[in-house]
Amino acid sequence: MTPPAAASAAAAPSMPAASSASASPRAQHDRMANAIRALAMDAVEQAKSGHPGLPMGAADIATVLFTQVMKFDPSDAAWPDRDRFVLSAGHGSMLLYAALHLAGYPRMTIEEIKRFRQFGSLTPGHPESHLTPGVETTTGPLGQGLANAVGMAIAEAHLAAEFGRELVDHHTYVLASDGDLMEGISQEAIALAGHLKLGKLVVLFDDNGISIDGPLSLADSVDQLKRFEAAGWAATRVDGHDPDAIARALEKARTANKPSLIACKTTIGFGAPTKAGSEKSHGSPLGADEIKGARERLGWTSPAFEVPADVLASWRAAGARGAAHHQAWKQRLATLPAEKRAQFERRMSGKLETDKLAAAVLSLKETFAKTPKEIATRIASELALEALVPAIPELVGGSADLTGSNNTRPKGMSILSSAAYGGRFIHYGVREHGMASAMNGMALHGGVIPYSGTFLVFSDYCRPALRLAALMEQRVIHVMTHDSIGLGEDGPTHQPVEHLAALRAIPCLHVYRPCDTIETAECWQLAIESAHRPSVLALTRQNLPQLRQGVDAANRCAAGAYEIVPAEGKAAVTLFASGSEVAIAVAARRLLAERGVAARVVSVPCLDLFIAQTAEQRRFVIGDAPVKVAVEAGVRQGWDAIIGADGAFVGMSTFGASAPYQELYRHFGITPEKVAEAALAKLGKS
Ligand SMILES: Cc1ncc(C[n+]2csc(CCOP(=O)(O)OP(=O)(O)O)c2C)c(N)n1
Repeated sequence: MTPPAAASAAAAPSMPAASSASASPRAQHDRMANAIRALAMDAVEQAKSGHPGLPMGAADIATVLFTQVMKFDPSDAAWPDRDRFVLSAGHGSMLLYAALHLAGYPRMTIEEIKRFRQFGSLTPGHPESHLTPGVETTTGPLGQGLANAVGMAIAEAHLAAEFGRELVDHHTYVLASDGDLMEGISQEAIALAGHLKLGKLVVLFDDNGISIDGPLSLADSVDQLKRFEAAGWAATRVDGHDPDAIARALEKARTANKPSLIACKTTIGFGAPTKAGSEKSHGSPLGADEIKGARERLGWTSPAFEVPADVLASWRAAGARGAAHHQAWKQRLATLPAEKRAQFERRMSGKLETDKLAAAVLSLKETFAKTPKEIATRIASELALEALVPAIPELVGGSADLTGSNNTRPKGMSILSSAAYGGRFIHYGVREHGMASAMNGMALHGGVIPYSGTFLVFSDYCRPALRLAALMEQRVIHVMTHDSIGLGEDGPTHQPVEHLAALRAIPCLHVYRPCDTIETAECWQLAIESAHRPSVLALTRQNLPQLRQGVDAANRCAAGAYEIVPAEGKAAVTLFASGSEVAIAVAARRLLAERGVAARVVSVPCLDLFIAQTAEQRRFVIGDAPVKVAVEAGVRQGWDAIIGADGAFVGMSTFGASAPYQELYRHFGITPEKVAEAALAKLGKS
């Protein structure tokens, strides 16, 4: 066996010899890895943009992983018990596309590789899980993939505890770059993984010492092995161009009882004669001369986009290894008791037991109708969860160290820990970003519906993960309490003002802001039923009256907005409000009535859903009252879609303040009197 090529960041590495059909295992490996390198540099060249450096540098790692270690079946990219591979450094997307093509994923044809970065291809600039079979998560924003992988490993451990190792027994592998490890989210992710002792999580660190600005030493001097070890990981370093060393380290990592880091010393742009080991190979086409030189150094004689038959055959044979595992798994599944099997299949498909959900929500609404409650919507949410958690076994909850404030752990919900992965409530610690990103990984893994808790103001701390959940169309549910100045004394640092608008700006994300117990139950139902989008439930700290009376069989919140109190007679004014301000609007309606002005009140629990209604439905709800006033203890942005530029808005235009909440509402003018005044002013009656 050829000794491992010495990797050096400074110099172009020594190259393995070109091989023949009777090649040694090492030479065979080199040719297989060079196939990735060639496809990557050629695809980037053709696209005139992209990142050849990482795929060329990490080709040996990917080759060992895909051809010797990982369990997958290209004919069924969604096989539940496949190993997951997460390319956290999404800019190196050609590494993944090349591996998927070579391993035989049927849709990842050479034509798709040639269409790298072109509109409508399966090979976008950064991997997108909802587009490309075999891509487990959408990566590009550095650090996210690593944290997603932690969530995947949590889901694996949880489902294994629930359904048994004969059905759920796979690893999660991550390829992470310097950039991934510099991002703050990586600390949250590795700390959580270490704490939960996620032994089936393995991170391969592409330790090439180079980032965009140049050598890593410009900006970073962290000892990553020590950092991971301090977080409870096993950590080791190998030569990332030595396939045997990589394979040995992976073998050890696979059986560890804690997560493992394998720092693989690599040379970015491995093979490129002048650009290897330099940031010049990171993110732009190498150029014709450099590619020619790389071909010579790598001993790669095939033209662009051609893979020698023997190399492709070796890859395809490796890609076919998983089929037998898959078959054996199917047989194990088939021999399970029918009910367990059906549950597992249902859970993995993401289908709900809708009758159970509907029954739980209806019984909640009946209870609330019978004994109306003046409680905060965060408490109403806890009551909802008391019914929903037992009815929907796929719900896995949590909080970022605000369990008692977010009310996300209903009575009797057991804790998921390293000693009990079957628990259903995760203490994420003060790690909003890591939590939200891990939840994305859990949802992507399938079999669970993650929900969490934090304060609405800290949505800023996890916004990148919320955005990716929306982009990936994943069902994750964020309970975000303390949703306005109504939280009172904690003051402006904790009082969201722009957050509702900022969250509503994220496409595909639904922001719910229920006004009472019944709306809270309905919004929970809508969030759980939204199989392909994330939801935020913005809930109050302060008590609210129950405005909805009686039991509506239908979910009135589903339209996003509806008339909650009609006008007496022909309405001159419509008052629109969400959450805690609906009660203020209802009180304002009474004041207007005293002045002889008929007003109706429209509750808007989900502006996003309302805007998505047909124009006719919207016109019907908005109505034709000449004066429109919107009330929300946040900024105006977004509300003009209902009230128009001429409508009156009662809300916030500055930060809040620290004081009892009733005083704040008075100070900032969000009161029935001010709402009535705004309407009267528009009517010329002030
Ligand atoms: C959150 C985030 N910030 C910035 C970037 C832009 N970016 C892409 S790659 C990269 C760093 C490249 O260094 P490294 O991660 O070591 O990758 P390599 O150069 O080894 O390919 C940066 C800053 C990004 N993708 N995500």
